Amino acid sequence: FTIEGGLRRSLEREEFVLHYQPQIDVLTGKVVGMEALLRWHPLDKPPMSPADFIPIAEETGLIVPIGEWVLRSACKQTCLWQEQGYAPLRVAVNLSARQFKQKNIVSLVKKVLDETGCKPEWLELEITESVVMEDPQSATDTLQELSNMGVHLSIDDFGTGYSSLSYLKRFPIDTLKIDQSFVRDISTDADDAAIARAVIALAHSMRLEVVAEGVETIEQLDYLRAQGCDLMQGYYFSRPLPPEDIEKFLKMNK
Ligand code: G
Ligand code: G
Ligand code: MN
Ligand code: NA
Repeated sequence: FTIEGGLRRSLEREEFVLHYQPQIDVLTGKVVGMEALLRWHPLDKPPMSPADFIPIAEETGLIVPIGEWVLRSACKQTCLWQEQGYAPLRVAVNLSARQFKQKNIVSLVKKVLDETGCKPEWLELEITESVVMEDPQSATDTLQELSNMGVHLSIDDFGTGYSSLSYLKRFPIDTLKIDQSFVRDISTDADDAAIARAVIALAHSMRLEVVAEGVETIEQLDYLRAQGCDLMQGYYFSRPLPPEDIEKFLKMNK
């Protein structure tokens, strides 16, 4: 068994599932979105973390078909929840470097939206800083086409890469996601608290929405709320959950 071999068979064997992590509006306390997170349960093998298999999927190019499956499944799921009468939820999908750089990424997104009936505004694509900064001009073009389509765009793990602020201003993005490494010690580490505060101020000065990731405690929540953070996600609210558990969570949080 190699991870690559396992990954090659995983799509036809239907070994992937998506879990979803709620994103909470700090002011209203309502769930406004979900981040889709890939889970792999190889047949007869223990589940493997995406942190371990995504890099291999990326190297081998398998991320392209796997990523398409993720995109389609997430779009289908958010439509299904709307049909079932839940308040509309924007679903955030992580795009890997290789996926984002595919020539047909824009037409793929369009095709998946058309086929699933998902409205562009219910889809958010998360891209990391390093991916967009690798080739900022071509990234700007791709982001612009996605943005024109009406898809919501966010920069994931913000603060861990290197963003040029002049590019950040030019990218047609909607949201910055503060990396969880800055949230973790926010209550005890003055530097992390200062970074989180600065990212929130920076985002708002550029009229971007800001999401804090990895919120686990009430102290972190209180600090981020005081700084005006818009949305939060983390174990404090919910772990990433399979769809049936998300439905229970949504019913409890009505
Ligand atoms: O959910 P978890 O902590 O296990 O995710 C680990 C890493 O895998 C995170 O960096 C996350 O962004 C990434 N990841 C999870 N799901 C996907 C996915 O569908 N596509 C890509 N490209 N990365 C994902
Ligand atoms: O790289 P990205 O931000 O997409 O990855 C999100 C990762 O963070 C996922 O693996 C998810 O399971 C994990 N995660 C989500 N909430 C929390 C949290 O509150 N604490 C920790 N430690 N990890 C979290
Ligand atoms: Mn993410
Ligand atoms: Na992140």
